[in-house]
Amino acid sequence: MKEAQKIWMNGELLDWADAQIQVLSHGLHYGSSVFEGIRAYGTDDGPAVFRLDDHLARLERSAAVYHMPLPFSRSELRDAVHEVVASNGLTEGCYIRPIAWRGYGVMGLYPLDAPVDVAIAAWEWGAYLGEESLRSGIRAKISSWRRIGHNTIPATAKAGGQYLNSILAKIESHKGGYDEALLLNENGFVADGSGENLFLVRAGTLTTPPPQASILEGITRATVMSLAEEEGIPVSEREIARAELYAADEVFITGTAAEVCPVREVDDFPIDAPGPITRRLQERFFDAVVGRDPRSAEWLDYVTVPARAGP
Ligand code: PPE
Repeated sequence: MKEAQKIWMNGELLDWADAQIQVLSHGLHYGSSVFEGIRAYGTDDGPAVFRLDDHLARLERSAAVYHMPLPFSRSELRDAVHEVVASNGLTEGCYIRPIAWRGYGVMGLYPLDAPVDVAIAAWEWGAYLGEESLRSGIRAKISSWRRIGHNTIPATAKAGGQYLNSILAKIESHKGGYDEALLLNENGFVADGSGENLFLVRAGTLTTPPPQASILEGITRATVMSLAEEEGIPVSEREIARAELYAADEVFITGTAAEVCPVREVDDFPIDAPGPITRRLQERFFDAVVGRDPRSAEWLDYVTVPARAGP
């Protein structure tokens, strides 16, 4: 990660090196944090944040499930995101990480007396799975780790602690020589990649697991489903058995960090990548994020620098 210059923390814009926390912060000990991953892209009209309001709405939902009221409103957080992108001069685009965590004050598992702190950082982050991945696809392996179940940790909340599950799967896949892990849920159906949603194409239909399959309801996923419908591609949300991936015409994964990334192998079964539907959806997606698609106006939040009060 390349250090940018400024991080927004609890309402103030701090130098990168000054954005520090107390080691006894609750969030560090118990993973009691909620966060977002958002991308901004460079457009002809300056940097624009992709689906910012949808990401902030998900942050609020994640916080609510953990009884963690955010001390800033949606519009304050939106202004703060703009300020971080602008003040760091990230005109070519960046990855933005808002995070809210239980701060310093109490130890133990009843956290409601600890403060909730909020920070927003941004940095340049290229292709998540390597530049080549977007062109020729990745090699994925079904993980031996199951995805967290609905009655273990709410899978639809984006909380810090739940990523221990993804980290175990990711490390296992790397040690095995693969690029990414795909996790099955408690019922043995396909859920998510370690940090992505998954789609398969068979006989011209796009299929993806439903929310009740323990997925994170991805914003890129929603984007791709909506673009596919516009393209006249039938979209089906249903449980997927692992062997369906081996026989798929196309497989791809989606995420803010991973974008729309083809999969060229699952468990060593080769898959044509990128296939024609993947390519078409990639084109629409990458046009949309840089302001060159009819849907861009709806999804892009162009960065305007809000005035900062005081000296
Ligand atoms: N599933 C999981 C488990 C997940 O972490 C992500 C995002 C998604 C699906 C896709 O969601 P969305 O970004 O809204 O389309 N993973 C984030 C974290 C990546 C990281 O390494 O950190 C991301 O893509 O920002």
